[in-house]
Amino acid sequence: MNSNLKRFIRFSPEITRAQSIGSPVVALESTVITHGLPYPENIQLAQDMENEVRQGGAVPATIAIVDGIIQVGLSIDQLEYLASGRGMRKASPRDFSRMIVNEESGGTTVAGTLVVAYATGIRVFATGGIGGVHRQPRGDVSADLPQLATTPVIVVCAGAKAILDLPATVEYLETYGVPVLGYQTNEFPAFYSARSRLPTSARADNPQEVVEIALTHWRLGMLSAVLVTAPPPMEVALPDDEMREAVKQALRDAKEERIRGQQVTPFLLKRVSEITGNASMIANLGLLRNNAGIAAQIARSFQRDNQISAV
Ligand code: PSU
Ligand code: MN
Repeated sequence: MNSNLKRFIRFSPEITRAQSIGSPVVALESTVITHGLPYPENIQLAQDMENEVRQGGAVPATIAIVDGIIQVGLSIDQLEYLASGRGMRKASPRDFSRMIVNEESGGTTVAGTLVVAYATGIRVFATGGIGGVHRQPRGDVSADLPQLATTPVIVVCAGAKAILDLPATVEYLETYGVPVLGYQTNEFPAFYSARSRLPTSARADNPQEVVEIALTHWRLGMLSAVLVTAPPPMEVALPDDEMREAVKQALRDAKEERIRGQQVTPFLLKRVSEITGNASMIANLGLLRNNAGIAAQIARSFQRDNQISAV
């Protein structure tokens, strides 16, 4: 890791040990804790995701910024602070410097987590849904997309959030050369539901296939992430039409209330959850856990292959 960055990062004892003995590690984001879910569902979810990773045979590294220090692996006290504390920031790459200088705390987005994961040698990352091109306000594009285009990490997600312009998001990924692997599916999942009618760029049916494609992508000199899109588990997925109506209503409300900037995504997720009577939140929790489990298997497979030849 470059020594400039080292000054700003602190590892939990568990991650230090995991990395020194070469255990597989899975990065987890934390905006879902600070901005994606209410308390106490958020802390419960954070622990559930960590448990899924452990049960899958890997070590979870939840990443966040605590009092101006980038933390890789969080103690239970730090998790509790992020989940229940006030004034938590949403940390995308542009926010890191001011948060470090001002000693602020907050959850790292997919974009922010990607930066830290790659810099610290973690090559597998699980999240719920990536950010993307918004339907409104026009021109609102998540920092997740350019970061995915430039950071060689395997990102396991359930597609992009259905509140987004999914066709435009998939086009962006194509333009910037990000492989989108449908995990046991040919269709790009729509976060709350399995179907978007949009194609993925390839399909992978098991962890080994994901790792083989990712390693080949990087051996060819490509620098982007490899996105693995797993449909939400059937038991928690929402019916298409219910979800579509809820998203439409939430978008109308956001327009009326002139929601802008970093507030757009948290506002829409919260409104959809209110409109669906929590069904969307249950879907969100189910798919986050599912993705953590898949990422753990991929990390184990990656660790095995990567010992033979590093990229
Ligand atoms: N997925 C969720 N809840 C969330 C997010 C994703 O289920 O809160 C977060 C992720 O951290 C993602 C961010 O990176 O929302 C995107 O925000 P924006 O659109 O402002 O870039
Ligand atoms: Mn935005």
